[in-house]
Amino acid sequence: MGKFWSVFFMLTAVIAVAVSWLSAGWGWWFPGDGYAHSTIGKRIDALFYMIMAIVTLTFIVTQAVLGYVLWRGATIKPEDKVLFSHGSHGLEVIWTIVPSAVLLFIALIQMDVWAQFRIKGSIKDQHGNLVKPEPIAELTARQFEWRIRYPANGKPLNPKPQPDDIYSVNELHVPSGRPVEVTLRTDDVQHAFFVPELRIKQDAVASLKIPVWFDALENRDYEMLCAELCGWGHYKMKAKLVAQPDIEFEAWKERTSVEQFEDGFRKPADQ
Ligand SMILES: [Cu+2]
Repeated sequence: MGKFWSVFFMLTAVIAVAVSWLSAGWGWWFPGDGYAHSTIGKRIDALFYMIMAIVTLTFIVTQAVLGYVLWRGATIKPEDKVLFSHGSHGLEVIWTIVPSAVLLFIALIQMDVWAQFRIKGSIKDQHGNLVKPEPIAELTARQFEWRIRYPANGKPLNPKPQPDDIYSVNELHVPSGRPVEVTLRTDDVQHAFFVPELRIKQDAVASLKIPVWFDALENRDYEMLCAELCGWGHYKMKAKLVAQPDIEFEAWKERTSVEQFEDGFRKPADQ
């Protein structure tokens, strides 16, 4: 019976590794089609895969040792001597130093990604050049929608609302292919701006204006969600991020501005 259990536990580990390995190929690990659509997202994914490799290796080694111990226990003969390792100074030193070294390595290697995510002076574009993201909109979360304020075409984003500002609800338009910045705020409770395919997530905290930057590398629509359970209508904060070429972004702003300031009296010839 002991042999059965040692093989059983070994098989469980082998199946776990095999399924994890295969499911990565099926695109189950990450939201969307399995890969990030932003520069920072690609770095985050690479970190994830690196940490996953370390964890997998650790898992395989510890499971193999466990399997060996189980097998030895199942096949031990009454005359065999038992080996006690409790209180072994050497083992204690090894399993303290090895995990510490691994954690220190991860802490150091992730610093650059963290800096790009949090420190404005460290933002790089997809070609690795340091860049300054362009502030394009103010994104205000409220129960239960996203309100977005853009400056008029050709004007910079003013921290205070301007008469010619352009507004949209639940649809954040951004130019694609270069880092842009949105100012995140909330009108009421805590919300969280989350675009899974870009790997961007940031809490919106009352009284704070938090800059968030990212680049959307493809021209397409992305899911934009609230990742904070913010009240009964939390589910309604499922919105859309539209990444489009500069020229289409500007054209969309122009169209929205015309619609927004339509007073109902203009004749078609005036437009
Ligand atoms: Cu919310």
